[in-house]
Amino acid sequence: MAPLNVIIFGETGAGKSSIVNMLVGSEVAPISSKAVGCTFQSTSYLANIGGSEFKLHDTVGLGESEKGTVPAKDAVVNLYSLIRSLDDGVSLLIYCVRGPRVKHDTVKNYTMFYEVFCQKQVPVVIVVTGLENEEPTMESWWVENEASYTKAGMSFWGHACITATRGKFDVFRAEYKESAKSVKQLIQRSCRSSPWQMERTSWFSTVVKSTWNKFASVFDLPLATVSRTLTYALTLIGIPKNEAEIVANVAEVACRRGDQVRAAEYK
Ligand SMILES: Nc1nc2c(ncn2[C@@H]2O[C@H](COP(=O)(O)OP(=O)(O)OP(=O)(O)O)[C@@H](O)[C@H]2O)c(=O)[nH]1
Ligand SMILES: [Mg+2]
Repeated sequence: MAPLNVIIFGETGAGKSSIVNMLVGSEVAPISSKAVGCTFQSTSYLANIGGSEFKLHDTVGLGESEKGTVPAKDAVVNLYSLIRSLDDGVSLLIYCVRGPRVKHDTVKNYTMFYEVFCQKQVPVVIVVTGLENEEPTMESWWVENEASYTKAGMSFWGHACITATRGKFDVFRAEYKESAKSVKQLIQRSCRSSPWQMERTSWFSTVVKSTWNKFASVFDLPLATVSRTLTYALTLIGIPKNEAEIVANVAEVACRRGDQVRAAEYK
């Protein structure tokens, strides 16, 4: 059986690559200590968890931290290309956030990955890092903070409260070991065994049509630009330009019509 694809997303510095290393069991993913550039690239790593093979996709999220920004346009193209390129489908989304402080500026990442691109068809779980000093247990963080995520419109199929670092001189060794165990269990519990696959022919127009208001607001781009960007994304992955343009135009026209209908309803 092909390895199940797991996509890890979240803002810069949240601990995505550290989680990959924790799951693989060695330092395969470079850990960043400084700002990322303007590229949106994902790298994949194989991990064996409980005897099953998983392919972990370490992504760079929409840049929303003070450290660096990834242009929305690049983020759209790259995420689209990633999901589209996964011939075996997607089984799980892991949303990685850095605790202990709650930040909701990453709600855009959640919306883009879970709602817009995966059409809520792939389970999404949250892994909160940075909890090595949490008292009485790392898990108690979730009890106190779950409600604030629900309030911000983010819900999850499961969670893990962890530290993704061993700390200086291995001080968090025990917490790290416990963390690895809980993330592995979370993955095993939550993964779709029959992966979700992007419906290649209709996905583009379905997504743009059904969610274009959200789409435009997530990307801070006008519809025409979103449509042009996705046309470009389609050509990048080998769809002939004229075909890509037709798909994009059809979707855009449908969106505009849908918008007029909605506007009329509100009158
Ligand atoms: N204290 C603490 N530090 C952590 C934890 N997880 C990661 N770090 C540190 O935070 C920094 C960023 O971690 P990364 O794993 O590179 O974060 P990332 O999400 O991959 O960042 P980008 O690749 O830039 O998107 C590194 O210096 C890590 O050692 C954690 O649980 N606790
Ligand atoms: Mg990283």
